[in-house]
Amino acid sequence: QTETLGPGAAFLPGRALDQERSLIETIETIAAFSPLRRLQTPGGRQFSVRMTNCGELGWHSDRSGYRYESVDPLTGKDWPDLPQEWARLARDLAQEAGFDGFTPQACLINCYEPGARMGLHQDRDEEALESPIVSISLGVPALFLFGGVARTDAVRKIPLLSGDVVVWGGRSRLFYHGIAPLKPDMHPLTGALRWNLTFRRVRAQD
Ligand code: MD3
Ligand code: FE
Repeated sequence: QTETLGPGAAFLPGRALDQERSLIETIETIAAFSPLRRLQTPGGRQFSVRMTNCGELGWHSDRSGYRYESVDPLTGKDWPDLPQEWARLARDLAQEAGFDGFTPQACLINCYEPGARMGLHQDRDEEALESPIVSISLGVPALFLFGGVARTDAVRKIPLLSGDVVVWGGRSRLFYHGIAPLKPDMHPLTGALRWNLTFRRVRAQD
């Protein structure tokens, strides 16, 4: 089924459960090529989440700011290709939520260990704000924090389980969101870890 979390935000619970095992295996091959790393914030702190990317562009952060890079700054090589099955899955999921023709350029891979968190933020490093972001949760459950367009808007807490998909488009595309510190837990396929994939269009489609 589909549930609306906000204007343009579609929740597809368990929609990626059939792909769980294959997605996790593929993440491991990507991370073997472009390793997971704890990026620096522009303010000089470290993210508690470890990240990597695949696709023609990858999200990166350091003292100079947040941006997309076409070469992995850690390896000096292109990011690993975004697997065709992933692009197809992201397109299908976007379509189910009412967004036709979604072609992701980047997939950001987030890895949460127990205690790792992501503070309230907006995703605004993409030019293609009319394109949605497709997110897939895998592994240990997390508490997703979902606010509004203003940082001070009330925050809802939504549990995200392995296989859950959310498509964030429309007005929700610029809503503040975050992840509460990950509770120690176990998942048969990931152990104590939680993974999150976000498929993104960065440059406007022509
Ligand atoms: C709502 N990741 O990578 S995914 C991120 O679980 C990020 O790792 C979280 O926030 C995670 O930027 C949350 C859900 C998500 C992703 C993008 C959004 C929600 C969003 C963009 C706009 C609004
Ligand atoms: Fe985000």
